[in-house]
Amino acid sequence: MSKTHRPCGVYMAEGGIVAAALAPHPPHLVYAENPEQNEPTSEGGWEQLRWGYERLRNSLKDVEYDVIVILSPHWQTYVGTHFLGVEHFKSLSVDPIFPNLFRFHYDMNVDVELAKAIHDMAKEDGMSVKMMENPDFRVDYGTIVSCHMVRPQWDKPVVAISSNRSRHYYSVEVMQEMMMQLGESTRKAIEASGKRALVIASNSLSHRHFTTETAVPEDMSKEHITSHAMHLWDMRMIEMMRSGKAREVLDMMPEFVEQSIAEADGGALTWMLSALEVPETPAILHGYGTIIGTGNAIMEWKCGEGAGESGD
Ligand code: 2X7
Ligand code: FE2
Repeated sequence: MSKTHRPCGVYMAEGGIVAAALAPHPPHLVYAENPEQNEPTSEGGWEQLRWGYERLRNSLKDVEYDVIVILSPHWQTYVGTHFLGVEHFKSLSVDPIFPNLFRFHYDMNVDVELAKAIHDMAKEDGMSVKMMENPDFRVDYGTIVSCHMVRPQWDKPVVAISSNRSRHYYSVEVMQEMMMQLGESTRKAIEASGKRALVIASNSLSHRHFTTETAVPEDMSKEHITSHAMHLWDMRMIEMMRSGKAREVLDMMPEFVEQSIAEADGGALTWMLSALEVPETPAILHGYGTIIGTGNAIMEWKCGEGAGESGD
């Protein structure tokens, strides 16, 4: 690791953030994988991204972690940030837009102890927060898809955090201020817990998408980015992350969200970069690809030993 790189997070033997990932959640990826939990079956598709997830999983193979902590833009809350607060969820998740692709039977354990610790820390830090304790709550597909693609064994408990829609009530600037605080509270609580966490931002980059679907959804001859401008935005953001310029990513966020309708508007990316203390560590790009025209990058930040190693 170069001496000029400040590694992400503070890795402590007792616990802390051991790695982080940008892990997008289009349900097409699960559909294309044909896991037994999903009812529809496919002929594949979106291989560039699925091979990217494979590289991420390989890269995480030797990283030991106790828990996955994830923020998904598809669990939208309008009064504060919420945390799943029930030990176990088992149900059927159907994508509201793509029920033809995603009918997934999930069975997920939650680390309620850590969820409550992050909740309490954020509250102490002045944030509006709530534990979600309804046992019949349906877990959002963003959380499910990212968790499945990162860890298909489903053998790690999850801390799932909602996306407070502060960008819609206020502005990207207010969203960022709140997510910077939530990231800090998340990091402090993880470190105090003594647990080792993999932190995941579940979102696409540019998010302009086609409004019609082809007869065969996995027909890759029809898949491409919606416009050249979207491509340029995605490449610009990826290059900044690959060169350890997380601060610039945050500075660029209002323009990026505005112009590319980026799914980072939900706060996941800002929250994760803040949890990593705005890393100067270059992120590893495992894959990039489009899904119904949206831009998706799979990226990893290694913490502690191995931080700054290139996977390219
Ligand atoms: O949630 C999504 C997404 N973010 C991007 C593309 C396609 C579907 O779902
Ligand atoms: Fe999405």
